Amino acid sequence: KKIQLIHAPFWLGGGRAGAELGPESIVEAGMKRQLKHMGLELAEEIVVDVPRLAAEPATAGTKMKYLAEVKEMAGLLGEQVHRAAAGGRFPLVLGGDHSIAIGTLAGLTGHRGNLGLIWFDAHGDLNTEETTPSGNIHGMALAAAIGRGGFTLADIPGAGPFIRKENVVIIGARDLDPGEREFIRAEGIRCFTMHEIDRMGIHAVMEQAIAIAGDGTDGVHVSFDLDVLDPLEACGVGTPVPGGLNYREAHYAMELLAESGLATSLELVEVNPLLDPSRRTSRLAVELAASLLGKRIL
Ligand code: DIR
Ligand code: MN
Ligand code: MN
Ligand code: MN
Repeated sequence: KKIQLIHAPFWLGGGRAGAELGPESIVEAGMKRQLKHMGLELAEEIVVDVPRLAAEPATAGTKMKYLAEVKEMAGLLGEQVHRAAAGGRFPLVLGGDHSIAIGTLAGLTGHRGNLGLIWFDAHGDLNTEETTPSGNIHGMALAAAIGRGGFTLADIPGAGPFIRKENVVIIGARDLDPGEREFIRAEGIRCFTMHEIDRMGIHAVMEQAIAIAGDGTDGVHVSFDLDVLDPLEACGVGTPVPGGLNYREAHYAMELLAESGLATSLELVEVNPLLDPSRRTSRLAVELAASLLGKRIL
């Protein structure tokens, strides 16, 4: 398959500058070299011209910060992702804070009507304007994707149907806000927290996750927030939370996804090189993408 690298250098959804440097940092860490080395074909890389500056976080009448900029970003990114998917290429989107998932998913759902979604994250990203403790839209991206709250995928031109919550899986959560916890319980969202990973092991968790996301769907998007990893492995993220996936658990999860052949797109988000002068987090992003795209040890 041909890989379409798409840069989404956007930070306004996380409210912390530096995430816009993620895509470049990941490429500098060797993403293209690695993929070519694996024999994968690369389409010409696309840099989406997303808003990079905003004087005021406030859009009148909402608690959601930089809402206008997020909408603009999502429309532009969605267009590129849709075009890549429709052209038969594998979209590999580099963030950027996690709000870029709204753009990625607008594009993907515009092409596929019945997408499954695996969301690796320390957080739930299921807040709404009512439940958000921060106003940061990166904490609302999954909610938007499934149609929860006042701002959703439906507000992005070109987006298709919402992701069905029956085909959504969260993996690695350990920092959920009260409104998210309530929603997950009430709606029966499948959420494998770190507690479940400790109990069941990453192998069993991934088997179930693959079954849920793949059940009757016509594609599966993997949205990978690097903060799902333990900060000891990946310190270059905006909102680190102790007690995350270790190096091999993360790779093994990607390797099982590769074996399943299920993933039709991937995004790597929340890499902030300003917080990681060693660039270790960017290198990890490269390695994890390689594992998901079929790199094997033997
Ligand atoms: C928090 C942080 N739950 C919020 N979310 C993050 O602001 O809504 N998601 N960092 O990745
Ligand atoms: Mn996230
Ligand atoms: Mn189409
Ligand atoms: Mn997160």
